[in-house]
Amino acid sequence: MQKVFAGLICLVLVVSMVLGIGSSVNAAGKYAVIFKSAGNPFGEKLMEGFKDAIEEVGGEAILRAPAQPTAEEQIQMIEQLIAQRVDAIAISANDYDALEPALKKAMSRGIKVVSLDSAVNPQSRHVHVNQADPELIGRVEVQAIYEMIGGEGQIAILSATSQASNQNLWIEWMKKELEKPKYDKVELVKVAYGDDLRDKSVAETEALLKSYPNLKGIIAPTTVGIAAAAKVLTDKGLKGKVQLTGLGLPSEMAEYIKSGVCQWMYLWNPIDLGYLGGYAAHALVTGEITGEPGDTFVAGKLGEKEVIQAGEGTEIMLGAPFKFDASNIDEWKDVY
Ligand code: RAM
Repeated sequence: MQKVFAGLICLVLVVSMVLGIGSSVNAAGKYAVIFKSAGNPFGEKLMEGFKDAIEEVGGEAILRAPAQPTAEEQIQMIEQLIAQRVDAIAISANDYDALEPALKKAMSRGIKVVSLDSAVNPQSRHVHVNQADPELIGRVEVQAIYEMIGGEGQIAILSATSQASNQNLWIEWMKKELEKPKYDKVELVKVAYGDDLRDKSVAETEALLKSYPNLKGIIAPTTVGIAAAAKVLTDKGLKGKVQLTGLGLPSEMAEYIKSGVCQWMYLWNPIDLGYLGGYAAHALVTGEITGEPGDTFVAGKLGEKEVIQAGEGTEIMLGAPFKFDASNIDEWKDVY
């Protein structure tokens, strides 16, 4: 009897080894992050932070970004990751609703889903990792351009893609801010879309300047857009004539902040955003959180974080946006 029992244990061990069960490789699981598109330095930093977190918990990080910022390419990637049996997917979405069938399929297979940076709708995720309060981000950019243009004149917005849920939400808040009587002499003439592609963002900036020769200011709530617009304004000698603000990476914008083409701008730490996304995904996989309001977990060096209600879904907040100007840009330009 004892021999049979010992034999059974041996058999179980051999089968476990063959299947990889109980082996130390990927014991903490496979975690994928999908950014909006490849070649975006903000996305590279976000994925770097995600990888840092996953390596800290002993998991395997899979980093993906489609060539074009489309929902279709992200859906294909989600399907591939489902087939790879990953444990979690963190995604910066190219569309709020279009990923729903693919992400629901992932969740039905036990895969935990986190959106970060650019949200999917609440039905398509367990939780969203939000960079900062969207109302504050939208309002503060309008307040900045108002001050820069001296309170009157035409302004335009240069955004990412027309489907980007983060930019669209910020633009909604910009429009609400512009409804205040204070802005009666400020006219928003156009929202242009550079699709987070450098060349398209350059072309859209040039088109804005051509169509609106009296344009006084541009708000670009995208790191790709603001850097492209800064280059165009610099090349055309428009410093001081057309003002620029928005959300920019210090590494890409330091020269323009110093030259005065962009007097100040805002952002948060993209490495920390990805890192928080990684820890949130891990906490879902281990069952430490389910994505319900009131859930708490320790996000590595960022400390304890809480899941809160946000609209019809839940989210985890990174922090407040940070203002960059000539006085502090040098401290940050080598960080991100
Ligand atoms: C771009 C992307 C990203 C956004 C930043 C501010 O890099 O659109 O999603 O969060 O800008």
